[in-house]
Amino acid sequence: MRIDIMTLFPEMCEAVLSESIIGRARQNGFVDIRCVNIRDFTKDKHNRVDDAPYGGGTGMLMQTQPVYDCWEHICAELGKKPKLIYMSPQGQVLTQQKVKELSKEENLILLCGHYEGIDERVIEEIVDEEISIGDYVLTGGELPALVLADSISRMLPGVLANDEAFEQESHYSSLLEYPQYTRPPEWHGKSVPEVLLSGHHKNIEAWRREQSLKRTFERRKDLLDNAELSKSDRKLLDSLGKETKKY
Ligand code: 4GX
Repeated sequence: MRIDIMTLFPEMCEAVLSESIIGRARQNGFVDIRCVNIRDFTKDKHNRVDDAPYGGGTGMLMQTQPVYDCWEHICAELGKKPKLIYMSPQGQVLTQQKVKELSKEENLILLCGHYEGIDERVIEEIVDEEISIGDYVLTGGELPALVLADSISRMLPGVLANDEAFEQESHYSSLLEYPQYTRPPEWHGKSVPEVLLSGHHKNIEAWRREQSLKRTFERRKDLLDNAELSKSDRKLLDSLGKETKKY
């Protein structure tokens, strides 16, 4: 898969995408992510890419010309017009379901807005979908684009080791993770739960499932609506509280 990120801060994106798992995945050719500088396409003699909004008001807007020309350049290079996603608080809030769906595309373009956003006309002309990473306000679309690129990349074959890939199933099944421990067995007077040292795999599995269910029940009841629950899961949830019949 190839992802082109249209941004005014390509170095910021490049820095994040060069490290850790995504950095390794890019080097090994499992994902191709390019950071394209919108400012390279300005025709303004002072390299400006923003201007004041018509009608007045605070802040500046990104202008149509550099954004559009940048997009045309990417599409010409690819010989096609991939789905273009604009990172914006006005978009649908990102979910793992959406991540999974987008990871099936051969190409994607992510557009990062800055200032007060982008002239609506170019959005109408090139944007296929607007996505928000959550109901809070950031200073630009770069962090959202990086969040999206990261979450998509880890779904691609080869990006994660096989056992890590298995774990990604966990958010589909909509339960929170169980707590985990490593050496030493005792720290600050706290012991690792006995069952994890027992070597009894059936019991360990049951304990972890129970912890996942408890945590989800206590912290994110909303997730239980979409969870796949067995008879014994429901029995455990029943014993946890009043909301019994709901799940
Ligand atoms: N999830 N931001 C985009 C510029 C902007 C301003 C107004 C459209 C309209 C965000 C988020 C987010 C801040 C990125 C404002 N764009 N993006 N930027 N939350 O807060 O995606």
